[in-house]
Amino acid sequence: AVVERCKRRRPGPVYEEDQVPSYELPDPLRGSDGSVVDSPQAWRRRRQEILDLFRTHVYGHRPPGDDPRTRRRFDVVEEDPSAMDGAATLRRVVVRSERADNERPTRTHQFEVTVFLPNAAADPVPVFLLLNIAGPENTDPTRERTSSIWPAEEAVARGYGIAALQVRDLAPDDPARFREGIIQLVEGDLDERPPDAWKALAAWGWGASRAMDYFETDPRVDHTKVAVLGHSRGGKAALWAGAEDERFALVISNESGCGGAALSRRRFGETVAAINRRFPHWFCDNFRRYDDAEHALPVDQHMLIALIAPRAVYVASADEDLWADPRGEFLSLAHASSVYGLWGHSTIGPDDMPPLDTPLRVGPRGYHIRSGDHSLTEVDWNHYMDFADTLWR
Ligand code: GTR
Repeated sequence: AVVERCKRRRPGPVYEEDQVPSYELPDPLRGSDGSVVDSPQAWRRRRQEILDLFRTHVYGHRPPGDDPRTRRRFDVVEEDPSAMDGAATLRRVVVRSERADNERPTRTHQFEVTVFLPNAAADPVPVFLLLNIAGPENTDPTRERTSSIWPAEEAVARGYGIAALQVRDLAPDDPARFREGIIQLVEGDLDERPPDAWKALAAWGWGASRAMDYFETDPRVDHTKVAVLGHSRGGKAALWAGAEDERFALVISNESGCGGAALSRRRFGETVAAINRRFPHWFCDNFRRYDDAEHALPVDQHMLIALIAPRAVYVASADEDLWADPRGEFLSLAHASSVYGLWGHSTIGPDDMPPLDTPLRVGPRGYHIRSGDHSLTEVDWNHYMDFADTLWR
């Protein structure tokens, strides 16, 4: 009875379209000084402004990858040219960072990137990089265990390279321990962190950029065709990685929901307050200011999609995954259209949401809503690879 009474006091999540509050989205093309962006050149300045707003209010500021106080090395700790019965070359690459500040003991950090490259390819190949949020068994380099989350054999058969990192190696997915990775390497044991300091999502995306640093050194990888991809919390990190690092040619969000592709102002399913309460280690502290005050955000998530423009982006939803707000995920893509329009790409309108299991492709943008629940499946991957085929082949 006590539980019942507590429950009733806090209104439950919104799962009905007619309960979505009315809202007005910030215009990605209108600068803070009132100027209107009308060209790709003018967008550069507005883009920087939006990026800084997301850093300050949502994801926090991450450090540059080339800080002179940090030495970085890529060590190929295993190379198997006859992996997958000869179809692929396996490379396990350890990204090692060593930080030497004056007066402080040297700190080290390392994480692994697993890469399979198709042996049949004569030219450098495009690569899909998964930010793996689940256990490392999903991306098993021995291939004793396989998973639909990372269909390495299928990717290789289609001529793609496929790679993965474990997000927990960059920042444990734990409010008490998230600093025990790359954040500690950079900051040491700072007690007071500023309210716009980076946390786990930004740290995971930072790792994607270091994987990209490696791809740039691997002659068998076409680093101009790297897709960064994640599911759910990994999808949030992938979108932010693609915003922070313009070297990613394609960004794929699988059911990333609140703080990912879904518009915050809709308050459908998971809200800003709900996500900050359960996951205080994902976004910077400033994001809490918008708990139950989404209207005050200087950005919304359509502007995160816009930061990827004019590069390729694919957003995917699942119809039973209401917590992630499928329609809100689609609308972010649609409302980024004005920015894609600067390069002459057609508009995706709010009414263009495609039927179930029918991918939509408009220029460099893709979307599907799969029937089923919150997961990353073979069906999703097939749509991503089909989309990449149309972009790159
Ligand atoms: C949920 C969380 C979502 C999403 C999901 C996941 O509990 O509320 O934002 O990130 O976890 O990562 O599977």
